Amino acid sequence: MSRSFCAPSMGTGISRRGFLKGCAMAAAALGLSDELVPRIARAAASPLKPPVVWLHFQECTGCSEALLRASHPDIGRLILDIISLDYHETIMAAAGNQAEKVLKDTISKYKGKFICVVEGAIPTKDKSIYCKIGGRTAMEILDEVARESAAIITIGTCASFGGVQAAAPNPTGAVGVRDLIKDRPIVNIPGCPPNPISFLGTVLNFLTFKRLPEADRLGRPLFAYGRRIHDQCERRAHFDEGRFVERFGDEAHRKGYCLYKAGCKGPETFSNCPAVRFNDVGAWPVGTGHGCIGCTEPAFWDTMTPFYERLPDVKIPGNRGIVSSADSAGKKILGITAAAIGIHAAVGIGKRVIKGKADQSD
Ligand code: FSX
Ligand code: SF4
Ligand code: F3S
Repeated sequence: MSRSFCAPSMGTGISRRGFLKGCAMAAAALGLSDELVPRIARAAASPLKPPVVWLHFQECTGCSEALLRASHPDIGRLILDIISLDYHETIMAAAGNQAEKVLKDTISKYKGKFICVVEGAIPTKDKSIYCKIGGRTAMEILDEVARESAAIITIGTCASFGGVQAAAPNPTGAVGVRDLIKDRPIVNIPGCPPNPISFLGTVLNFLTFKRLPEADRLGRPLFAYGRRIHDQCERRAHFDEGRFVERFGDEAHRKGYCLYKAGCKGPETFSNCPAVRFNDVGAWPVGTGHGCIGCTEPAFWDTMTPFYERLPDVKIPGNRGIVSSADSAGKKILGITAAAIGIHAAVGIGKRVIKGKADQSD
């Protein structure tokens, strides 16, 4: 017998099967055992849905699009069913003064209880005049809404770290939410756009355990951003054996070899893309033949570009843990342990981020 769960705010519906499937996918993404699925489902099905105010600033709306237009409709519907989406400029019916009133009423009615989701960067230059909604600047709106919220979830690299708007020379002084809001719990879900499963897992974690998930130093939940792309990649065996794509369309590309020499930034990028993938076709950038461009990392438009040039000096582990460079794989033994790849990548990204910041301040 089927039972449906409906979101009163948006009028969406989802079958019980789809509902449980979504909870099971989120539990798997969270790294939780199957035994916790009923507990997650109970929390998700609670009639007390957390009110959500979803703000939009400098962005392309790709984050909302990825979530709502996913070819895996259950995920988008499930998210809309477990929250009460009271304010979202792109999809709400209200407009103008009516929309402004909804925002004001929601934050005063649910003071200290609602989740604030932020999509897009916040311009700080020239008193934030480069993004205004209803006559108020992005900084004013964020400050007012964040102050009254229970917790903040940033969706996308723009809201997390500034994104493309913050790319050098960052003409509007764009920043991420954590640069401005210091006194609220904040979790970052970066990606340009991010995977809806990472957002869903974060919301379900909040509903089930009454707290935001454990995060890394960049505020990213460890369940989704705790591992390097390179360490989960299906092409990793080709990297380890020194088999590389030299040019898009060459024989090695057709055979599915490693994209490191074609610019893949997987060795310096942390995300669950290879494991969770996108939509129901199981696609992800590297799986379709394009290198990872590092879209979950801060300042990736500065530090990961040019996108088609390879990262310098990533070492390739060979037999018995001996490593060599991409050019000399199988020929020259450098006598460095396989662990060096992790150290190198960590140091490398640090240097590149610092360089990106220095370039911006020039
Ligand atoms: Fe930014 Fe979201 Fe990139 Fe776009 O709206 S993370 S530009 S894909 O989608 O904010
Ligand atoms: Fe995969 Fe890119 Fe690493 Fe190659 S360099 S194994 S394509 S993540
Ligand atoms: Fe982004 Fe790389 Fe994943 S480009 S979507 S972090 S594979």
